Amino acid sequence: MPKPGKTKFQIDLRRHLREHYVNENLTHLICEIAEASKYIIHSISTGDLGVAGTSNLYGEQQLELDVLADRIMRKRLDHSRVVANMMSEEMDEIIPVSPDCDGKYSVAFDPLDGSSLVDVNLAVGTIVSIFEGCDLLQPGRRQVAAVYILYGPRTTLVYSVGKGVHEFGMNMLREYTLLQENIMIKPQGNLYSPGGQRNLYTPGVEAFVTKLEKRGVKLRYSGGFVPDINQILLKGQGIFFYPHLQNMPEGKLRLLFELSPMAYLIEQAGGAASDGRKPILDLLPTQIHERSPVFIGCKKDVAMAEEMIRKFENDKESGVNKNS
Ligand code: AFP
Repeated sequence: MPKPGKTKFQIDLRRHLREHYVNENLTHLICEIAEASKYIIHSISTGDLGVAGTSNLYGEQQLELDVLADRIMRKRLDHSRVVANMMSEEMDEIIPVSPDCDGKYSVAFDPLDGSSLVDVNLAVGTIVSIFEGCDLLQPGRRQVAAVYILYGPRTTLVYSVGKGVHEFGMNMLREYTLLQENIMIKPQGNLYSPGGQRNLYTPGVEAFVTKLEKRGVKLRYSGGFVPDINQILLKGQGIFFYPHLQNMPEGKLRLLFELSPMAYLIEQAGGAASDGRKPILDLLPTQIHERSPVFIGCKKDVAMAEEMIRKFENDKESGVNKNS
């Protein structure tokens, strides 16, 4: 709880990190990420929505905003003095910043996830995954922090350093002040966010969705991973999934930049995140741009997805992570 004499709304991000005894370098890093988001918001509201004329490793056309947001975040991290290596979803390879690993962090980030939604004025976000030292190719369970910033009707920042999940809102002065602490998710929910084409679902996933629909669960899907996960966190219930599809056994979402940080936050909030067979946080990425199927949210709903996949599919169909 906030200290006496201070209402929680006056506690800014740096104070909150200090009050949770987060070490100075990690506090500085998370605050630098928050600072970068202020320039990203500016680029969203004023930037050119055009195409940058370049494409990322996935062959996806990069929008001006993708490139701009990536540049803003990289510059901030580069000058932070606490980053050893960094990796962006928009780049092809790891960017070394400092050969010295001690007291430093390695950062994987998606600078503007869902950027294609900006030109239809839907919410988008920045997702950041933080490891201690120089190695980024580690299971997500070894993260020391995860952060996302949601650029929606309000700009909010959610972080965890393994001591609960906390939400901050950006005020008129562009400072992040505490909105709520220790967010928790119920064991079962009444909303679902189904990614991918339904006609390409495998038998286990189809059976899972049918069970949800028979329970009267409501469909809520924006096409943006950050707002869709944020909805589950703040409503305290729900499940998002972008499953293995008949034509995409690995699913669509990226393990390092999207799934590991969100799985860290959701598990910290008492939820679960699975690739359909095992926890996302236990997957060992073998290459930077690895994708994975994902079922993330209320524990019981994630368990039900795994049960349906076990019952109706074998490993071949379920896109099980070959390296796990
Ligand atoms: P982009 O960052 O390429 O726009 O993709 C966003 C995303 O990875 C994630 O934010 C959404 O959950 C997912 O794609 C939506 O995918 P569909 O458009 O296939 O539903």
